[in-house]
Amino acid sequence: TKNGNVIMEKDLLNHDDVAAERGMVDDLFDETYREKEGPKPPLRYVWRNIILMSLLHLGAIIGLTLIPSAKIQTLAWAILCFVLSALGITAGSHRLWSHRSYKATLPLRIFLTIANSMAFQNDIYEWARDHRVHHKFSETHADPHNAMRGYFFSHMAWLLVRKHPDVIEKGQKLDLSDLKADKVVMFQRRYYKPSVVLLCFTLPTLVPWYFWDESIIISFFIPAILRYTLGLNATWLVNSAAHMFGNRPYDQNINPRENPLVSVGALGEGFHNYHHTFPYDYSTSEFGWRFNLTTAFIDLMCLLGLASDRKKVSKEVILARKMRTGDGSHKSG
Ligand code: ST9
Ligand code: ZN
Ligand code: ZN
Repeated sequence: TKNGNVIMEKDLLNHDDVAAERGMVDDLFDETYREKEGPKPPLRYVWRNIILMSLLHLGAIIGLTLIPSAKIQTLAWAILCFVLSALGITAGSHRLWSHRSYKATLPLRIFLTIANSMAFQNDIYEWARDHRVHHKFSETHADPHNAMRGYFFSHMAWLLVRKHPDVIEKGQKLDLSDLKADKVVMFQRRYYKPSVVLLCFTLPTLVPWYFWDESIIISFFIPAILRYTLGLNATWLVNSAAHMFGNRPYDQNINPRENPLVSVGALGEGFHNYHHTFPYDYSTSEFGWRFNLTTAFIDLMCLLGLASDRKKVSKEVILARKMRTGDGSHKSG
């Protein structure tokens, strides 16, 4: 332990040590897994989702056209809602609950859960369950947003069809006991729908209307609908663009890539070659706060005593890994 951080060197540790440190290992890529042969099961469309997602994106376009008529406070509020809800995903369901890459006290977990409901990306339990299979069986049929099925599937279409049976079969074998033991996570799962109605749609709409007399139409279409849609697409770009465009300085044998543009929109989550190589690193990147508001946020929480035990991969291990499996791009960059 250095500076209160836990240094993880997976190359030097075995699974039991990682499990003892984080209470789980099921986000590590399973090299032994081979996909079943045979015909693909047919696509089963979920028309309710197709219709709702289409309406949501139409609503976002309406929101865009209303921007010139909005008050400046309303736009600032929309940005605040974007950042808060994004942190509920990045610092919350992703780095804390899916990967256990740091520890959070009860008040911080409550805050992140509220922010997470504002982001409306399924409850934390479901998000983390899908995300652990995404890492463990990455780019196979057991990966819910398998990028081998194309850009559009990995971006949003995976939410418009029934899951591949391998996702559910493999997902059922994951160790999710840490999530089941977290009362805050289970409370959110129980009251998920009302929490989303309140935090993702009602609160963002009422604040501008009540506090600075914004029109209710603008209050609904910009801080609620447009902000929500942008948050979804910023997240989905990690699954689509960051699995296709960018360098692979850490492991050229996997598809996830370093995509700084995606990182800007996703508050630091676009360094995806690094992240799939070292999923337990709390920063999801080698470079600290660079394009990485989430890391700055977690560091601030540690400073305030609300978080601890940040897992960080050491520079030596990163360099050794680059030399062993990287594409050589780190030398030019
Ligand atoms: C959304 C999520 O957008 C986005 C997640 C993106 C992840 C990104 C990762 C990238 C890295 C981090 C980047 C962060 C960047 C943030 C930037 C922010 C600016 N294991 O699902 P069901 C079982 S959500 C084990 O209905 P269907 C289970 O028993 C958007 N078991 O399957 C389950 O029942 P239960 C809003 C599993 O019927 C049962 O099967 N939400 C697993 O095939 C049925 O599950 C929507 O649009 C598993 N993995 O339906 C809703 N999975 O849950 C979309 C399932 O009770 N979802 N089981 O235990 C749906 O409507 C449906 O899930 C479906 C599939 C139609 C897609
Ligand atoms: Zn990924
Ligand atoms: Zn991850």
